[in-house]
Amino acid sequence: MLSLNQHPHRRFNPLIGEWVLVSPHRTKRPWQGQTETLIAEAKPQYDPDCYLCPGNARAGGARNPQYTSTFVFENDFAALLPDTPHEFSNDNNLLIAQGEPGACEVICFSPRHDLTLASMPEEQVASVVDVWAERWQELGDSASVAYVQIFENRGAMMGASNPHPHCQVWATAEVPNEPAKEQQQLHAYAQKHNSCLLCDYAELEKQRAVRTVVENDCFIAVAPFWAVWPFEILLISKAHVADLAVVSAAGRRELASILHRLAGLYDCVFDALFPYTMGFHQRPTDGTAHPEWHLHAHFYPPLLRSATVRKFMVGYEMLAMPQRDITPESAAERLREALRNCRI
Ligand code: H2U
Ligand code: ZN
Repeated sequence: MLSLNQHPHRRFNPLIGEWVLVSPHRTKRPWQGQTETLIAEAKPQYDPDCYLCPGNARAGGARNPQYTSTFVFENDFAALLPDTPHEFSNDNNLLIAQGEPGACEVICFSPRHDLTLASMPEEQVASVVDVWAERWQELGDSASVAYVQIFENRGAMMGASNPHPHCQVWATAEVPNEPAKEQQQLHAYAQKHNSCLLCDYAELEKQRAVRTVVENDCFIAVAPFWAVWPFEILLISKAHVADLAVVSAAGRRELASILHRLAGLYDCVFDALFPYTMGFHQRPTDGTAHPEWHLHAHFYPPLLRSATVRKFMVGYEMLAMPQRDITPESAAERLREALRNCRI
């Protein structure tokens, strides 16, 4: 009989409709490759050389105000520009392209250079949640914006250009690949089951109590059954809401609280400032109602084999499919253990 703890198997990710290969027997193989040493470096509260600290000049020449809470600005090196023609180009049905108008913003979480979502007081994380909701709404309200992606790259390993606590917001005229796959899957599930995929999944994980890491009244964080990254977390709203803007004030406080705990938990498990890419998936802002959409966030840490062993997705994963050795069940157990042992 198939044992998901022992036998190599595939797991289906219903949220994007793709499979991941899981090899739970394989964690014991030797490793002589690159290892990462994660060191939490002491940082000053203010860094005169930081592009994001209050009062400092940015790389693009503008100067930051003496902000005291959050601070939003248009990315000086924006990947997307608003006055781009939203036009198709098609050469023989093979060389197909489309102009992608859009906008990019940067949100500083705090004037303090040395803080993170884990070390900021919870009320300040709540202010960040409010700004996320506000920016999502305002950018999404534009008729030319079909989707708004909020994401945080934390740690140099993840490509974050600066340790100052910040995130980015990209607004596009088209729905990008990942949310488009989710959109399709959420819609198909709703049609087939007359129910919501993530409502049902959150409820199922609550019953199973194996992969749940932490929960509160409004949100549940799980190591998803179909995780590709070890210690990957899926944070799901318990209420069937489609975006941050409709989350109640109480819900936003709960979100701030669980984000604060999750970020702290990662740092605690790995005893250092743990790198990750985190982001929210919210309904497309393409002018149509999306009753099937369900607000959630993904945390993707880049360490593939253990806390300190980094491995890129190469070989089989590049050519065939993602493959995982550490199971979400064992990752969740380790995260829960850290939650009990760390003061978060
Ligand atoms: P990341 O750390 O995730 O790369 O985000 C930082 C963003 O800040 C990055 O997109 C922008 C970069 O273009 N930036 C400015 O807009 N102005 C600056 O002076 C420095 C960085
Ligand atoms: Zn700074």
